[in-house]
Amino acid sequence: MLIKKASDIRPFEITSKKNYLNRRAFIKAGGVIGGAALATPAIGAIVPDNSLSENKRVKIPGVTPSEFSTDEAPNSYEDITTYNNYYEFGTRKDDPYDNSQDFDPRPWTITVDGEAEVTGTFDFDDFIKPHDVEERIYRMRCVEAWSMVIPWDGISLADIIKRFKPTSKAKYVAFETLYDKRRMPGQRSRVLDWPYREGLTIAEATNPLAILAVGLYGEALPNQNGAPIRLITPWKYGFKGIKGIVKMSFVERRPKTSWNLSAPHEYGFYANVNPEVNHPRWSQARERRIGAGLFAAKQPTLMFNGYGEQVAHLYENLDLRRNF
Ligand SMILES: Nc1nc2c(c(=O)[nH]1)N[C@H]1C(S)=C(S)[C@@H](COP(=O)(O)O)O[C@H]1N2
Ligand SMILES: [Mo]
Repeated sequence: MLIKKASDIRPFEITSKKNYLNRRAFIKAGGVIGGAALATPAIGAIVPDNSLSENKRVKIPGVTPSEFSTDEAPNSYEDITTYNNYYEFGTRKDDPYDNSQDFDPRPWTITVDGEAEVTGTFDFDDFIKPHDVEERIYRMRCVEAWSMVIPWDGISLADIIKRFKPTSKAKYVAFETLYDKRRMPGQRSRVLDWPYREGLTIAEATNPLAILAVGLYGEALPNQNGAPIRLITPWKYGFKGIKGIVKMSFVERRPKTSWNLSAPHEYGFYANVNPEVNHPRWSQARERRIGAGLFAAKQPTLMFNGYGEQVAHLYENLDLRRNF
């Protein structure tokens, strides 16, 4: 359902000022992050509950550096956690920080359904618990497609998907954000058709760059960044990174996605970063890194946000002008 005319939306609010990726490098440094200092996690909890901590900043123990990280300098914790898009908490960039502090991301469950052998509703702690040695919480510092470099901590979405044994009918994975007007005051406004929805093809979802983030800078995810769990797809525009995920569905047909529903001519299903396809109302060829200052030079936007080596093959037979 279209609730707001495309022309009413301030698209600069939702799309990216695009980005630039230096070069990816194996981050060899790093290793185990210290134990939870501020709150005692429940036995077996991998990511401590930040709502138990006075200042909501709790360390995630045992984060492993990812081989897919960029070596670009990350934005500051302050930039990353005070300049956000999360319409469930308001449409201004400072609203998510201002309005999500009392949000309690526990208890939290994630329902997995659809075309898969294993389905059900899982408590967050069980959902993110590693099921074999390959499954770890990795630190992947990536260039966010709205011009920040963020050291996300998360689990490979491919590893998670493997557990549920999708059937051959599963062509897409669809995600949904929590829908609870009491806890998410922005949902009292009809600025979007709630719940927020996103989706990926199975091939995209199982690409090693796709992660479900549970933290950043080695600490449990702040509410404004999508606590307790959100999607990161570094080669796509920011709006694909759905926050506060409560549902993951394996489906045969392309799922509806929030921004495409809201403004179909402006936001497509794929949303790959592509300097050659302009937004109908502005160029996406150049971008200015957030935090670099208004006078910093704009940088050329790179195809797939610089991650072409990892993802270009996914789109070999697709006309990316039509499939934007
Ligand atoms: N549920 C939900 N997820 C969302 C959004 C939203 O409004 N609601 N905004 C998206 C947009 S437009 C962007 S740019 C990123 C911003 O992520 P960040 O604030 O952590 O940088 O979140 C995405 N995920
Ligand atoms: Mo965005």
